[in-house]
Amino acid sequence: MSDRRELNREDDIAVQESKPKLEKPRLYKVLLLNDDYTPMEFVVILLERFFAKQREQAVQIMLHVHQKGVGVCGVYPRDIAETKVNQVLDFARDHQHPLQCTMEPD
Ligand code: TYC
Repeated sequence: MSDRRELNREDDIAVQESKPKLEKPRLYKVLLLNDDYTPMEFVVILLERFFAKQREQAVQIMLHVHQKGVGVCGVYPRDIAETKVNQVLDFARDHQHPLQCTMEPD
């Protein structure tokens, strides 16, 4: 074997570069939409119940949505965001409020 081969033994070793198997979970914003009929207090309760907000922050988010038309309730992996959207829509429907909620990639 030439000197060069002797000095470069690692050239003979096949290294399997494995791709990392776990992708970072993509995140989604859960959005609340304004309407003219859903009571403010109902929206605040919903933010406390399904998004674990303190009263003060729930009121802030509700007022933001009321004034701007749309606002973010939270950011979650897809399955969790889907569950939150469905919880909000079911809760609103059960109380016959027209509140709308959706999600979009963060
Ligand atoms: N605009 C509603 C009202 O004046 C309050 C409201 C806030 C409704 C946020 C929906 O996502 C909403 N009663």
